[in-house]
Amino acid sequence: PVTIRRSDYAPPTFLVDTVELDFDLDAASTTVRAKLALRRNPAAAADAPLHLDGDGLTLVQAKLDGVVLPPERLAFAGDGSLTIAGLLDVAVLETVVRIAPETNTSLSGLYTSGGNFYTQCEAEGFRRITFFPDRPDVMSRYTVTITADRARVPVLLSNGNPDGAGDAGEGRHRARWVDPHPKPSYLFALVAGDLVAVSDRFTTRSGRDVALNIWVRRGDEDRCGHAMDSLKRSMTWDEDIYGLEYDLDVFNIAAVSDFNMGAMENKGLNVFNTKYVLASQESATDGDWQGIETVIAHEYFHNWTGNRVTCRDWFQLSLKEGLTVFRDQEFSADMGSRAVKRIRDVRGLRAAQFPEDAGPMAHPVRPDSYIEIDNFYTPTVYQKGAEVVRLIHTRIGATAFRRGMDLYTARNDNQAVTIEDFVTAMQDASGIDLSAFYGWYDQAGTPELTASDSYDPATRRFTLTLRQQTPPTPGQPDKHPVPIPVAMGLLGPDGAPQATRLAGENAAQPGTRTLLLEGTEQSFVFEDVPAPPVPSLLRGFSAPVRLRGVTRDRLRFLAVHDTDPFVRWESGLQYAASVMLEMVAAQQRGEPLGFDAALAEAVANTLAAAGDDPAFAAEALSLPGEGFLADQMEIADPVAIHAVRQHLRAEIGRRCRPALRATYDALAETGPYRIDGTAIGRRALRNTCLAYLTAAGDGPLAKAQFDTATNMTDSLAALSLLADTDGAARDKALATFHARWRGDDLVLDKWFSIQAMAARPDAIAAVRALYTHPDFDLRNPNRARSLIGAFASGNPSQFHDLSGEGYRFLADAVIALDPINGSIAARLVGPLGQWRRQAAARGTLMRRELQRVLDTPNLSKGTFEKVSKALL
Ligand code: HT7
Ligand code: ZN
Repeated sequence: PVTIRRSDYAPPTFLVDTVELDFDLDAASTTVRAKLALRRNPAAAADAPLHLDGDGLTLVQAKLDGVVLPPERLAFAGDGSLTIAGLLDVAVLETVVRIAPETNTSLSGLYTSGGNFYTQCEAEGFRRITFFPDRPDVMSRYTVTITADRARVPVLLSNGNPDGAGDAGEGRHRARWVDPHPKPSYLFALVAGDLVAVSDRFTTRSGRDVALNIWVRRGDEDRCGHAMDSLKRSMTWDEDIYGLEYDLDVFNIAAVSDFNMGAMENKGLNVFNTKYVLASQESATDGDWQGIETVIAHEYFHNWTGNRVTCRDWFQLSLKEGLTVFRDQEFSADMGSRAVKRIRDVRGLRAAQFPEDAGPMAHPVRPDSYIEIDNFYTPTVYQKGAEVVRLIHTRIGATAFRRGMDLYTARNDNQAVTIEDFVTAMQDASGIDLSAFYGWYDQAGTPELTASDSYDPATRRFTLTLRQQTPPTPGQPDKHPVPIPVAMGLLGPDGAPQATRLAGENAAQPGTRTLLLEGTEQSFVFEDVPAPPVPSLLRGFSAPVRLRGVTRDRLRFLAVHDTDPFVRWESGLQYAASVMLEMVAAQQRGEPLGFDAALAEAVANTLAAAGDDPAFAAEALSLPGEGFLADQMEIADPVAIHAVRQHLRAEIGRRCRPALRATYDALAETGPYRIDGTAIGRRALRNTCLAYLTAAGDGPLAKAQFDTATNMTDSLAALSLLADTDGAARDKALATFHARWRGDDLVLDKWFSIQAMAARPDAIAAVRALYTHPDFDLRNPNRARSLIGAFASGNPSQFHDLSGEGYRFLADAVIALDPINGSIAARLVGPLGQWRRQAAARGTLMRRELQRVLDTPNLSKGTFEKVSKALL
């Protein structure tokens, strides 16, 4: 496989001003006619040939300027692409190709799902539909005509605005769509089939009347309300916060159950995984409701950050993804609790991105090279990319950031640009030199920030010293310092917040201030500090770093006193993590685990104050996850970590039982089901209490909750606790759940996941049995993830069982899946790549399985890249 390098970028030889596409849809053999108006790119050599990407296409005919091209003019390459030399500067190319949507299991290009037709073109799927310069810097205006059987395929959708429909004879019909906005091929979409719409309208600030439609399979109409509300809220928010309006007469969303990712922002025709559209009280958890709001917003926000202003090449992916994640995070923060949203986002970043940055696939937010671009839709590009945008926001302030966004969209509208264009707009709007921030885009690895301080009572000076260091990552042995904004404050010995005055400043500032660490080490001197203070650092997680050097005493103090909710939560978490890591060491030595009474005290205090903000309390009560703890250890010990966490949960449950039970009872659902922040927070807190009580031996409580639950959040919380237990209640609950939900794929996914994540000694056997269950389908990405992904990523103590059977299962599944859907196989293989963080006995077994995957003939490029890099 070929490595593509960022430094090799060359502009396209030809631009395509307009594209006319004509689809004659048939599941077994679809004919695609394309007419491309070509123009030689002034930026390319005068005699350069036309390069057209193609993948798996059967060419029926190619005409240049009305003349059929003979075979000798067509130079096909091994990857399916086509080169044609000898073109004039302006030319019209017409091609006819055949494709077979029903045998397309990769879900890239045109494929069928449940008898309907869908496309997925990002990143390189358009070349599976027609010959085209399939790269984001070729932007064209599209006109699309679709013809299909009227009875079987009554709905025909594409990008842009509808432009007529009619009869095509012989039981077929036709529809035409015109997209007035130039777009790259990755934003092309076609959806056709037997679908029904849930419709609404939205009037933009400048008065455009937009028809909103969510297209689903018959029977799902009553589960689209939340998605539609989220869409309207997103449209309003983008107008209010960024002044960005929608720009077509129609906004269509189509939901499909076979989909590789969460959703896709195709211009005017978003395609969504059903998981991020469909929700009802009975079938969706609170997490599902929140996921829908986030993903709907994310795809909608792409209309400006991604579609109107797109990426020059795929190395710039974070230009649209990091920025759009930042925008969706801010939207969700505005819709609910900002503090809780930030805590959850940071949890997510540390669960997925930090380990990635410390593993074999570590790469910069703007990667330098790739073999398969699908492998770079990563937490680093998305979540760390969003953190880098947030760093810039913090550095220049909200007002300048908004001016920068205005400048960015105005300057680059309808263009394919680079990360430089974004940073330059922010720099020009703020007048602040941001050149050092490129370090965040181009350097992989998580910086470690160490804080130390001293207080001089004689001068009343407090000196805070910050130091940064980034560990090496593959291909980047030497790291440079990056600018780190550290939002902070000082607390007095009584816990009261203090105003701060840095040496050289005239007046003290109240509240939070932001220090900027620019070099490797820097000291900040605070004047007029009456007594030794406790610094509160990295408020709101102002930079994606690992903060070191805060003592346990200070963590306890900050967890109680700090004004910043993020630091209060973080300090509690880090305190618990530090205690738990010590317990892990004790467990490894075979010593008794003991118990730190401060943890029970913290739980009691949190429960006592929980009424003020139940959602925050639920976060504060959640112990550090097993993955988080493993990530703190040089060599992880998943089995010991699991034992310690279980022990601690049971111990806290026993010691705090009355308070936990009182909170659990007080939060019982009484009124009608609601999904606002307060109701969600109450359920989260109640289920956190249930988990502790169950760990302490109160088994019947989970059973009772399962039996009486009236919503999916409570039902699933109870079922997942029961799934960890032994006995008849467990089996009965799982059977009841399956019988009740076997017709609902999204809920059945949860049934698979819960069992895959049950930390029981028979987990691997259970997972293997589920793999052959009649409801398991390897071809459906949601189902594959719900079993294979949930086990390998969500059940560390069993996946890492010393028998190596967990690894063997994952490798078997990846080998079976790769020829069906290489993209999903490459994603699922990830956990095996973390072998360096495991003890030698496990590492050897993991490497053996990686090698077995690598030795498989005809491996996809994506899986090859993941596995070969993991073995380096
Ligand atoms: N921009 C979208 C990415 C995406 C994708 C990428 C590779 C293969 C399949 C895919 N489906 C969607 C989603 C987003 O970030 O908004
Ligand atoms: Zn996106």
